[in-house]
Amino acid sequence: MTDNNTTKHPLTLLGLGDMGTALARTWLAAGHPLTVWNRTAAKAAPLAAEGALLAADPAAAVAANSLVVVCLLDDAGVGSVLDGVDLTGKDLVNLTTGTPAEGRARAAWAEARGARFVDAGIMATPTMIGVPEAGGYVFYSGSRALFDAHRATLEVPAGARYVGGDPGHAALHDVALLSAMYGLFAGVSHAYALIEGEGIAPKDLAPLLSEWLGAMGFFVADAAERLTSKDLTTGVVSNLAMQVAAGGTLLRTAAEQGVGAELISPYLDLMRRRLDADPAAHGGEDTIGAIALLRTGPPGGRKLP
Ligand code: FVH
Repeated sequence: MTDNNTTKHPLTLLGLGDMGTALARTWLAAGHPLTVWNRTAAKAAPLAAEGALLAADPAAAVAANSLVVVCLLDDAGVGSVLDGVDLTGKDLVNLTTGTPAEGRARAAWAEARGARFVDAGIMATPTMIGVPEAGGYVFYSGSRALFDAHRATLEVPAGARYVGGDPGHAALHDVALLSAMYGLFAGVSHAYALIEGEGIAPKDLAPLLSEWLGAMGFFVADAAERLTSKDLTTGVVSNLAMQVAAGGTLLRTAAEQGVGAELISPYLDLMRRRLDADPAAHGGEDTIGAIALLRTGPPGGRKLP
């Protein structure tokens, strides 16, 4: 069945945690017939008053509709909930956070059971679901046919961004963005720790931090350009040799302030290792060259000089 502008497509949702409940409420509010199931039945009961049909078990929930959405804590939960359930002819959308390998394995698992499959990575918190102005969205990858057929329904809770046929790529995009976010959180946490006890109010530092991080945002596109062209040196303003020297000042300041450097030292160490490997070759580079040292698996993935 294909979504269109006049039909509210019925669907099943397995998993009514914080995220699943937010999704359910949004689909119900938009008028989609919704069948739900949750391991802890008490979480499903309030949704009945909002129009949801409560299924007695996962098999009954899956049997109710061709479009089946799962939003559980982890991939192991998906396996245990759907194990033994007939998925023949179903369109399975997995909104459970997982790794790329888990997404690919789950796709093969679903397809072997006769289902079409897309994996997803949610770039939103539950409070952003059903609130378009909050800017949340979901990465999808896997069956293009499934995504196209159900795009309108999937876009009800949050924007939908399809990132290709590889079912691991939604998770990869999700984790790439979240990993960058934690780098940001780490740096901001270190900055607040440095000023603690100095009579500088965090609220006074906050706008300066925001402004500086915004100004440094150019790094995202600049690094992408260098990784694409493999040109690590043309137009570099703040080169690796200078940054390694400055890193020493950052570490000494942390020590002076009585602040542990564990949130910033891994990146500073990486830059130093890149420089020490060949100061003449790497000293004039942009810092993005240091990612050549990150790959810990079999060699061959990184092609930077
Ligand atoms: N909440 C958030 O901010 C983030 C935003 C980005 C995406 N994540 C991911 O979304 C998935 C669901 O997260 P959630 O917020 O709904 O998580 P919980 O509130 O902890 O609910 C977990 C649900 O999973 C059920 N469950 C867990 N293990 C099993 C199992 N073995 N068998 C059956 N169900 C299982 C749990 O059931 P119950 O405890 O209520 O019985 C909840 O329905 C997740 O991947 C996030 O990473 C959320």
